[in-house]
Amino acid sequence: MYENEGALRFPEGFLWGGATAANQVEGAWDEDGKGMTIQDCLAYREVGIDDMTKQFAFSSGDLEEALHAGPDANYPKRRAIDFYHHYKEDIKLFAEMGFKVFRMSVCWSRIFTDPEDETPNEAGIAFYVDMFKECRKYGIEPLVTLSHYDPPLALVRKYRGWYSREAIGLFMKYAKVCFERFGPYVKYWLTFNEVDAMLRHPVTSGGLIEDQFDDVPFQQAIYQAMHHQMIASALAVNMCHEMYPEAKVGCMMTKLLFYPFTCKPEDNLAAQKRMRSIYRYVDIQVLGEYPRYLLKEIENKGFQVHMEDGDEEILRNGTVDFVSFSYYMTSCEAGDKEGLDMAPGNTFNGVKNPYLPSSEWGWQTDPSGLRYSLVELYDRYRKPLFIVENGLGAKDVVAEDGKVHDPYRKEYLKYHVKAMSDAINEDGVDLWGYTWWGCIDLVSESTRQMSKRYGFIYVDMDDYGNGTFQRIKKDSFDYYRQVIESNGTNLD
Ligand code: BGP
Repeated sequence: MYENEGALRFPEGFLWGGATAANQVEGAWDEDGKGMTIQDCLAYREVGIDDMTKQFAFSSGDLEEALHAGPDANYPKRRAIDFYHHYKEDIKLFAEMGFKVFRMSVCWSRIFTDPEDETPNEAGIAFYVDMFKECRKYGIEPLVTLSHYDPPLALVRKYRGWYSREAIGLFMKYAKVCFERFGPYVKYWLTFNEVDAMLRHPVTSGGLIEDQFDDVPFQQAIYQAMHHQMIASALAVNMCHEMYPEAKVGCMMTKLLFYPFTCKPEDNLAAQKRMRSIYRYVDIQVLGEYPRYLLKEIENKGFQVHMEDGDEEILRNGTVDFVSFSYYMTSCEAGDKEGLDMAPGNTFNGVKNPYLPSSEWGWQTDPSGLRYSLVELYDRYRKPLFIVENGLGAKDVVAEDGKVHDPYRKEYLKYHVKAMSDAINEDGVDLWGYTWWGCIDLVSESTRQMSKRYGFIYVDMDDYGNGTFQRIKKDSFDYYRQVIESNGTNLD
């Protein structure tokens, strides 16, 4: 799949670990003063792998239904994997694998039951403080995302999510509490998960429900909401630096990669255009200003983004320390897609690449694309990089021997580690760490399935809420321990 060009080698202190997000693991959706988030309102739907748009469609009617749902209704994020009550056991397992870092997110609605509350919810704060202490006990560095796809429901209902500029002030109040109370335990922070994602799924990223926007074109509302997140992100970077000069704050992007389908010039142009759209907002977070091509895009669509005096300065002064990203798969782009096969991917469709294998969900596995992406990102930004999501969703089964045999996951990991090593040693990329996505099984973001499993640890729970939440180590558990123990040099 990918054979390394040079010897396998990783820098001393390379941060190996795993990643999760509050809404996909915690459960306990209404405990200890937690307010509702938009994720608590997403019902389970049976959807084919090539029809993601149905999954992301969400109306005010769906919201009403969620608010009146009875206890038997299937809202998978409400229970998730009950990490809220299992975190000690889970962190112990992470430590057993040798994790140096654990990426997780804080749920805003646990810290402020309602974002407009004047005082934070101490029970929510205590939960995270205890989790960080638990990590520290094992020498695990927490890497904390402030916002991972879970806008507070109160923000959605009262302000139409991030469309309103009010969201910035409310978010900063929340960020300040996080920095004040968690700062003593946390050195690495991310502001918004996959910051470019609002353009693909505005509900979970921005709390924007399309049918609530009859006064403004929905696309314009999305650009406006993106602007507010850019300002909030820059302000948060600055606030954190002022409070903790040693802390490192990064941005987080969806690292998609579209190869030209052929060497036809029009396929190359189409791929270039698609790739630029991937960088639109990360360019702002790293370089401190809107790129001209994004301003043109907004202008050419006939939209305006309202910016206030001082916004440009905020963006200039709030650039990030490092660039983090998710990477799962690649696909192609063509000038004319007529008649070409399409492949599903991480919340988008691309032209299918005939040279790549696919996962059970149609995502095309491509370790070389990881090396390509690392080089491309490093050349573009000259900032340290961090792979904060990479992994394989698969239908694991508990075998008759009570174990989970997942050679496919070991293989996926092995070849991506080889590609990383070459990016570092052959291409000169500065890479700080690697956190495998869903180091413990969790609820899928795009499909809301438990059966799309990423973990090294199996969780006994199905798509419909049946299960005991029991944790079982998969075969890949020992393999990842070996990878970490050898600092990425023993992959056999
Ligand atoms: C990323 C998200 C994660 C995660 C992952 C895998 O885009 O940041 O939250 O879920 O993709 O996607 P999925 O869960 O849809 O398989």
